[in-house]
Amino acid sequence: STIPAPHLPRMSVYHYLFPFKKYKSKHRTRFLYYPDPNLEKPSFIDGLTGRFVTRAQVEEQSKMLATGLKIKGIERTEVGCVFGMNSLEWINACFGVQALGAVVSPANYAYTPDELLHQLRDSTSSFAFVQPALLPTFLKALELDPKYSIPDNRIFLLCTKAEKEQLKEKGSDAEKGWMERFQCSEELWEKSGTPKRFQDGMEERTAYLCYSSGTTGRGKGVETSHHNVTSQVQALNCSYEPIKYKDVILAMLPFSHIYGLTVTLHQPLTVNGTVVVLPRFDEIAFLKAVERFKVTWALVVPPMLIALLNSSNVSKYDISTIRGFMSGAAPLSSDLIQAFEAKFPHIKMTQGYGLTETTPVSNVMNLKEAQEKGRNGKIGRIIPTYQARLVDQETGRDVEPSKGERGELWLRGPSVMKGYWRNEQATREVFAEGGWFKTGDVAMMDKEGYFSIVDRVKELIKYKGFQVPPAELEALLITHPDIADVGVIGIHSKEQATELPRAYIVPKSGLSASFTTPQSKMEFTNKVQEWVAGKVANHKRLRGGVVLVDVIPKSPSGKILRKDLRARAVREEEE
Ligand code: 4UV
Repeated sequence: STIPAPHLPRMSVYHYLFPFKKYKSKHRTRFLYYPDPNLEKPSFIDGLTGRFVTRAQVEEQSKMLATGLKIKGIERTEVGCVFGMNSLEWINACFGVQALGAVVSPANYAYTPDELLHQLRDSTSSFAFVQPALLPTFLKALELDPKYSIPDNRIFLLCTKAEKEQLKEKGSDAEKGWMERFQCSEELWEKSGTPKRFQDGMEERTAYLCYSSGTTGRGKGVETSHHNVTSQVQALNCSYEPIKYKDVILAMLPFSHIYGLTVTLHQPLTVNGTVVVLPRFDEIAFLKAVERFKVTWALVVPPMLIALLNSSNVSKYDISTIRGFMSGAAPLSSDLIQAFEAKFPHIKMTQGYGLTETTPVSNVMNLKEAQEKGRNGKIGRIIPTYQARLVDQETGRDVEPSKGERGELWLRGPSVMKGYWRNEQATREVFAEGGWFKTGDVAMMDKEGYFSIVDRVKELIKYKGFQVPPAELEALLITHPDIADVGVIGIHSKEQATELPRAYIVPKSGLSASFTTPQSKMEFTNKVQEWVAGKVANHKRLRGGVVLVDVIPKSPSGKILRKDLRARAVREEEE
């Protein structure tokens, strides 16, 4: 093939992103993608205000924060949780902790206190960065477990000094109190001294702990090493040509998810692109940012395409600078690609596939290939550094893709996670002999090596790219006083281009007798939906509905037969 093999540096994430002069001159030619940095060029722009940081500032501020953390007594062996929407302060916190050599555990800003506590405790976070608006959730999480705590002098606010001053003056009473109580990250910046260099040979240490449910159960910490990240970015730079020095990239996917973290936070820095940061996806904020900053490239999930397709505001803004979108994290259908390209002919679509456990990308369609006929809907070839197998789940043998056979996708390469954090059993379950990682997705490969994802064998629902572990919803629902048994699956919504979580519920005996009218039934299912909505993050709500049944289909060993529930959902759809 014409794709060059990437050089895989053995160094920390921080020193890879900001190589020191000696290393850079020695290995100049091996950093293929590293143009001379223009130190005045904005690296990250706040998409709402226009405030920006240059590459030199990102580096300097990260070092200053690392020094500040060190003075606070925070060590390399510790884990720090970053809890907030995308912002320049989020980036500073992330790279500050990286400069120190400690571990970043980014948490989803939509979490409820319960969900956040699970991650804080499980990741053994001993310090944290929190967006001021999320302090109620964060502090509530700490209150829930008297045995777990983070002292006030290790909780830092994700805001500037100026924003802090403003809250001190104009905020609510609670906010005024918090501004007295906590320091913001900028207040930690210390000019004196630079953090010690990360020693060679430490690249196998953990850099990030993102949370993923994997194939089953609750969220687990995915141990992503420094080498996992650097090798992934090097491989992306060989295969995924779109993001270049001149590009202005929109970062609206959460940095707390591996997709936003790797592809919008790390990769663009290595080509000195400019990244426009939005706290989250919002149609108008998106359109305004594209027009104002002349955005050329955006990373999306399929439901964002639906929002733009149906938007009546698109024509009011100049979005002609966009060359293309990369979509990932959920299936992108050829119908949607076609509809989108018909409405926006200047925006070329491409698709990637990956998992938190693979840092994340294993397959990506490059732009030119994506324009060729017949490639629509496919996830592309395997990228350099990755190896793939398609394995029959029953026999454990490799299938024959040339005969159109499908199999579970197994992956191997330097960007596959080290394992699940402090969870040997879960780690053992996803690795096969020879270091192959079992994705839980079923794929096919055509004669030219292009893959498509055709099914999912693991227990996972994806709502707009976000993970919804069915086992977590089931564990919650079974605690409801009126529910005897429950099974949760995802149903597909074509209109919204996403799956929606649906619960099949067996009401406690005697209760069914009270459902004398369709109305009383509906009142009950609505009540259950609301009850769940009050207890989980927004993306985990039962948007696919609640259906009352007599029994949940189970295997002899007691496992919920989700296949049967899915078949039932298809029948219900047809009726
Ligand atoms: O662990 P996770 O939440 O991870 C992701 C990562 C997706 C990325 C990241 C960077 C990219 O550049 C990119 O294109 C995609 O989502 O969930 C992993 C599961 O999500 C499903 C599949 O079931 C994975 O096991 N999934 C992810 N991408 C696709 C997908 C896709 N293109 N088509 C179908 N399913």
